[in-house]
Amino acid sequence: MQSVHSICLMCSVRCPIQVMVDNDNVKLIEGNPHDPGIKGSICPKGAAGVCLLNDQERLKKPLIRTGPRGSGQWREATWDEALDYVATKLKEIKEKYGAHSIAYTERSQLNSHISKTFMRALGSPNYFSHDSCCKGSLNTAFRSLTGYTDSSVSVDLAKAKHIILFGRNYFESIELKMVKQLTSALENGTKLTYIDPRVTVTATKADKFLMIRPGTDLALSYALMHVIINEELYDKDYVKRWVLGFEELKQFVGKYTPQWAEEQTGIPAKEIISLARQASAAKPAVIFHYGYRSAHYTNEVYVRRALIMLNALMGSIEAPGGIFFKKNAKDFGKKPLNKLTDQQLPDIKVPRCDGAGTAKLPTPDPAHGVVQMLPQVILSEDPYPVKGLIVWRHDPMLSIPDYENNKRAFEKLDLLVTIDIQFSETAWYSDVVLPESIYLERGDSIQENSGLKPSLYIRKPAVTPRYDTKPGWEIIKKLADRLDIGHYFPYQTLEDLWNYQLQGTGLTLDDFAGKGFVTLADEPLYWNREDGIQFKTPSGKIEFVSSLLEENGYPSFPEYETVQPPAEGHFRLLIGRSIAHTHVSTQNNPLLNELMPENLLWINTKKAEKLGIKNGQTVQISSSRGRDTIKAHVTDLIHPEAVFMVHGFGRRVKALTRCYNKGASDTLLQENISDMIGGSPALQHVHVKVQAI
Ligand SMILES: Nc1nc2c(c(=O)[nH]1)N[C@H]1C(S)=C(S)[C@@H](COP(=O)(O)OP(=O)(O)OC[C@H]3O[C@@H](n4cnc5c(=O)[nH]c(N)nc54)[C@H](O)[C@@H]3O)O[C@H]1N2
Ligand SMILES: Nc1nc2c(c(=O)[nH]1)N[C@H]1C(S)=C(S)[C@@H](COP(=O)(O)OP(=O)(O)OC[C@H]3O[C@@H](n4cnc5c(=O)[nH]c(N)nc54)[C@H](O)[C@@H]3O)O[C@H]1N2
Ligand code: SF4
Ligand SMILES: [Mo]
Repeated sequence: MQSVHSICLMCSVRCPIQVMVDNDNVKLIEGNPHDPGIKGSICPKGAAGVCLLNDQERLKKPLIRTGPRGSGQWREATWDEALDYVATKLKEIKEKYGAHSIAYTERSQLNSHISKTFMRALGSPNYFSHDSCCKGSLNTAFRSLTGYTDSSVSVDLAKAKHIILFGRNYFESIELKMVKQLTSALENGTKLTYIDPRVTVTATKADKFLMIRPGTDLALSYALMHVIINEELYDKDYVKRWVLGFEELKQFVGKYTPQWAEEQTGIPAKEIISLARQASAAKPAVIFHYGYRSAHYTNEVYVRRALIMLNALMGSIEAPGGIFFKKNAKDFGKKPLNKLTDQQLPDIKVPRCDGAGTAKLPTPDPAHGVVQMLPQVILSEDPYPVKGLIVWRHDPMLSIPDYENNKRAFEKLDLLVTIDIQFSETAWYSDVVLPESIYLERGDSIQENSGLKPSLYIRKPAVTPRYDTKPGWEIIKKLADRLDIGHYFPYQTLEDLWNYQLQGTGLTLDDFAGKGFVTLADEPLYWNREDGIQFKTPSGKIEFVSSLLEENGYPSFPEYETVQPPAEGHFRLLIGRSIAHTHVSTQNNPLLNELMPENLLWINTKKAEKLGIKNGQTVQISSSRGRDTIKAHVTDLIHPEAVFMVHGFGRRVKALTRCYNKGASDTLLQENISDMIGGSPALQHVHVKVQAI
């Protein structure tokens, strides 16, 4: 038995793993025992990677569509044939409409520097990532307050004395390293307050659970700020040194009393006062967690801003046990990895088709784009036609709300190409499907892991590919060669790519042998809270009054708008993750499918009784966008205004036989409505009707 150190890709958290290999077969996947954060542990999805390898329902060969879109009629092709076909079509689109009529979307990944280079070299501004649909509004909130994106920030759970989670469901929507930190913090006496309209697994581990009316977190945050400022519970020195706009906030929250918030949120005023006092007693080692998925409501950017501002009031930004800025190689005087995007690339003058970074959508991050705008852009051809779409490791058909609308849009494309490992819903509607080797069969670009102690990790192939598949970095390179932009990709092999990245860093591939990673620092680095925090805002401070927002005509503190309860027989549709599945990736995995074969609709006991719905009964769920059926899970553990389902089910692709038609699809029911300031879709804006059938 041989052990290979690599990086998991059963979800995008990228835990370091140790793959046990015998005779070119994977016997076991464990956490990398050398990694100080993971210490050998693995989650159920990570362990289930074993049965992805030999899965007969994976994509096995390049495919070219022969029947109507979505009919499942394909012919197998050689790689040369499939890539020639794609290149010819791309050239045609470029000639007829211009390069900007080609868009590209992916789940942000280790090879994103390759994707971005491909688009720049091609001459199109329309590179998208999934980011807006996950945490775009959090990104904008952080930039508006600190000048940094959310991906430059993390939380020091291990040293915190009190952690307050607003629906950050750590124990089901997991990041393994953070779960380990949180578990040990709780064992050491850290207080946990959990706020959700639903009793999650994380709620069961909390010292205090507060069931909040869905969509009212901003009211709660305003009232917490009110108490903290009124009772002078904030860190005065820190606020004086680092905060711009404290007096304006003080004025603003004056009217948002705990009594007022009780009416909005359903959380008793005395609980709000007590939370503000308890949190302040722990400062600065206190975390008001700013959340992970931040694609819930149309006021999302302000919810996230309020949560980050609470941390600033606690003085916990850049304090041990608080929020910290991730440090990278440069902060330790070392050269970072080279990226293909460091090259001199063509300048692109045409604006993005979604309007990100232009007067249309000035505040969302143009580096990621606002991918949920794509269907509308394709359908309306405004500001210009988008005719070609390349999709890599992303399923926009299911990950952008309003499935039927997405389908209509994708049907209008001249070319849809998907690089995936299995039939995603987008692949099913594509013209060409290019099968990627799975993470156990391939290597990828080296990972730069920033943090208090930055490090580098490497994904290495553990076994040889089972089918006629290729790694994505090779697919893009081969496509680039056919489009005469191959010279921007100066590698032939995986080793070439790694060596390109490592050039000038003083490190070699040998440094990764043994453990699978390289640590770039011995001690954690915090900036000095008195004078050393390097905020990147124009003022160099935490901008409560935000130049990013105000300069674009948006208020820094919007008045609270009351959330109206749904009509009789209707509910707000909440969504989330389960420990057993990754978004839309794992529902067909034999092991994980057995663990959780379908999703259920959580509905409050009293409401269910009124509608004549019994536990386990199949119900119809409908919205303005579509309808589906699902089994009811009748429970006291959810707020009566809401129903809840796990995302990723209700699949329509027949080729995935294990998950085909099991449970219901949230995407089918959701409206494509966004927080236009933050950039995220309001995935939980929709009200649904639930009926016994
Ligand atoms: N309706 C709705 N939309 C949502 C959400 C929701 O809850 N509901 N959640 C949002 C959030 S938080 C996120 S992060 C996004 C996630 O959105 P996506 O990124 O679309 O979802 P994933 O399930 O991570 O993966 C997408 C595709 O990657 C493929 N894949 C997995 N491994 C590989 C690989 O090694 N190579 C290749 N080429 N493909 C691979 C999978 O088969 C799958 O088809 O969705 C967002 N959109
Ligand atoms: N097992 C597993 N783990 C994952 C992932 C996965 O697919 N599977 N994906 C990863 C990714 S990309 C992401 S973005 C994260 C998501 O991590 P989280 O953001 O923690 O998780 P979600 O499951 O999207 O939503 C969490 C909770 O929000 C609650 N909620 C809904 N509405 C409200 C509200 O109005 N107020 C409050 N306070 N709570 C509300 C829901 O009931 C749900 O329990 O998980 C990551 N970890
Ligand atoms: S959380 Fe689980 S599935 Fe995700 S990377 Fe880590 S081990 Fe893999
Ligand atoms: Mo996400």
